[in-house]
Amino acid sequence: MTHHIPQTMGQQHGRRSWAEPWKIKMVEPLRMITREERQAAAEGAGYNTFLLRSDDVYIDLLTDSGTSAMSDRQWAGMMLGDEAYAGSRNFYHLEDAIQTYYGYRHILPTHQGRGAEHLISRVAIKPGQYIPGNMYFTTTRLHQEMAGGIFVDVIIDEAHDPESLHPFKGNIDLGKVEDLINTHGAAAIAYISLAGTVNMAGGQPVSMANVRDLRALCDRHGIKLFLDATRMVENSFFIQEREEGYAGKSIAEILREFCGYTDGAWMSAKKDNLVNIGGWLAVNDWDLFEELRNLIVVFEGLHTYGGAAGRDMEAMAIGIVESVQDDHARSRVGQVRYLGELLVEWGVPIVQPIGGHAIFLDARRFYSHIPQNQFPAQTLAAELYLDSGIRSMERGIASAGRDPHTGDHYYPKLELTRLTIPRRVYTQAHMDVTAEAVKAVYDARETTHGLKMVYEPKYLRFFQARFERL
Ligand code: P71
Repeated sequence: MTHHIPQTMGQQHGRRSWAEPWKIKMVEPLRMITREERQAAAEGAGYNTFLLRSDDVYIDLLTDSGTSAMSDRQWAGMMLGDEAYAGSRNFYHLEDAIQTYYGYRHILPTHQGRGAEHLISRVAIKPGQYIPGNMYFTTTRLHQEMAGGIFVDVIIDEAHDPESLHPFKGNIDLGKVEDLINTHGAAAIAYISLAGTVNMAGGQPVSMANVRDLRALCDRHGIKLFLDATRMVENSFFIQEREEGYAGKSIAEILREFCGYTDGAWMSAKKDNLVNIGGWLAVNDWDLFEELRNLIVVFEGLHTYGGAAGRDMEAMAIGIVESVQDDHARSRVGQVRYLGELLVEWGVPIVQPIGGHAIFLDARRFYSHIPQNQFPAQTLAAELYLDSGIRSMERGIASAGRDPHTGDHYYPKLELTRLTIPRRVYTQAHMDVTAEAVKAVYDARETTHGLKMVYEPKYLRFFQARFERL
């Protein structure tokens, strides 16, 4: 693949700018409510940002999942939906886009990422097997556990240290994988679960060298390597920027090379692929594909639509092509960085280096007087909402859940509040408003108290848990 890499004006002139490679054609009004109304809304939501109505939110940084703005091309593609039950034209466009840019042979559309996680976990895990991975993700680990697997975190130690400046904090520690193999034997490993720009670590990338070494390790032991490709485009941007030998390669080339070291991938297309709903599963091995293709009709839908409408598959196919453009990736990460650099300048503790899709406030350092079982990151999310109507997401002890064997809370090292930036949605001025709100909450930190959990659901408790102020 030879690509002409378009240089932004900033790159052409050696200036700092990273301006968006698009202009705005349609706008959606935002709603602002008063402090009193926000107080009532927060109480009504049990201080859980997942339970707020979006009408009560001013700037919504809950997630970058399904919240991106589609392009005029994608919207035009929606009108070309072929809603045939079987063999939709749009499926073949999607298949072609995934084969071209991710390089996998066989693909299945799913309703979203966890649909794909469910299928691969059921087929590739035997009860009692281990799944080493570079830090857990909530839905990924839950599906692995529900299939009878045991997730083992094998990310490098630096990933658990919000102050470590390691350039590839998403890397797997090969020594930890070897230890696991030595203790239990290769047959006890279902597969290695590798994620691009590790979400819970702060959007931290994996290097090409690491995936190459992992491939060699897997070949030595006959173990499969599967990729969570959800934010792999953003990971490719960091490789281009930081890894020796990749500065002259396009995002598309880097993505394709990286995926080429893996045996398959699951995808939440709601992130990198720039759609509001959708996902896919892709593998190279035919026998594995046959099993997955059979199972998908039970849980998602026929194998040429999974859980998606024809129009959604078309938007995904177009979104994939748009997402791998170098100027897109650069401005996407550039906007996240703009917000992060402001906060660093103002002395607010955040996870560094700044990641790909979000700024992660380090609630442990932010509220050093609030113990972890009083939910510092949840508290910070509530305070940000009360200050300015900004919605963020807890990624700490509430998200970590409980150990299924002991029933005790998991106490994760990272206690973070995530300000997640949707793609192509907010402006630099919105980032300024956000930074000012964080600063105000930081300045008031010493008089802030923690929370107690008063309602706790069994699965993925953070979604529906309720809290009261202490
Ligand atoms: C995010 C989400 C959406 C989410 C999921 C669970 C709790 C809160 C928010 C979803 C991911 C993801 C990775 C790396 C798989 C999924 C599941 N992330 N892998 O970050 O980040 O995909 O949501 O399409 O089912 O807000 P899905």
